[in-house]
Amino acid sequence: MRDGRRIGVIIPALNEENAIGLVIGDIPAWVDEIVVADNGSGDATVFEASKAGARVVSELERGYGAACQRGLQALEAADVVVFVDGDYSDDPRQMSLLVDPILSGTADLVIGSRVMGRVERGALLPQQRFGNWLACRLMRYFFGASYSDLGPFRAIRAGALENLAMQDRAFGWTVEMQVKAARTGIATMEVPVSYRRRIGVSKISGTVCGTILAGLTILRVIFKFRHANCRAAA
Ligand SMILES: Nc1nc2c(ncn2[C@@H]2O[C@H](COP(=O)(O)OP(=O)(O)O)[C@@H](O)[C@H]2O)c(=O)[nH]1
Ligand SMILES: [Mg+2]
Repeated sequence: MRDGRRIGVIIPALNEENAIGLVIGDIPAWVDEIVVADNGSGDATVFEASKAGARVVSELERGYGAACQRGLQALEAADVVVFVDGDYSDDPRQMSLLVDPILSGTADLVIGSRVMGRVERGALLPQQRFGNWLACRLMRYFFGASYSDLGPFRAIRAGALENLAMQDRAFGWTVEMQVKAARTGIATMEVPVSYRRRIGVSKISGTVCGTILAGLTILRVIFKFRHANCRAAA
């Protein structure tokens, strides 16, 4: 509990056996529930996550969004939901920076911006920086939203998240949340967070295929909602 509210954390994870225990270990004691959404890891991720004290649920359909959705279904009762990756790039000890603006009523969605924070050398690859920059420019142009990053470390009021009716099953998850937040006008802010080089092997930005697929998915989501905007205006 923090400030009388229940805080739930969701960690989507795929083959993060060396990192997942560290992530869970650094989550503040005031968090009520930690759910690791395993996406069919072939290593000891499930064992390590359980050992570190998280509840583990499995999602057989591959995809970041699919895992996040599964994690959400598994949360028992949270007033605020926090998402954090399982590779130890984000620093879970900074979680209060994301949660507190929601508890004080300042924001409904708080994005941890790596671009505004301290990034360890090599932690954000050039293609990631470019992809983030482009996506944020497009979101500003189409939806008037001022974001600097699509950072995965973020917190949202549970009721607001429900209203967003999230759909994306893959890497469009983060951008979909931001686009929908901008379109529905929920109070959104960014706070600087630090970002380290991940432990283990990247499945997305570190591979050519992963980068192209994630980039296309992100653009598809932005243009899908832009199209919806045009239809509404017609
Ligand atoms: N559930 C799920 N998680 C994934 C998948 N691919 C990657 N992840 C997790 O999503 C997070 C981000 O992936 P990562 O490989 O670090 O991507 P990068 O940060 O862009 O290099 C990590 O916690 C991964 O374990 C997937 O298909 N399903
Ligand atoms: Mg990562």
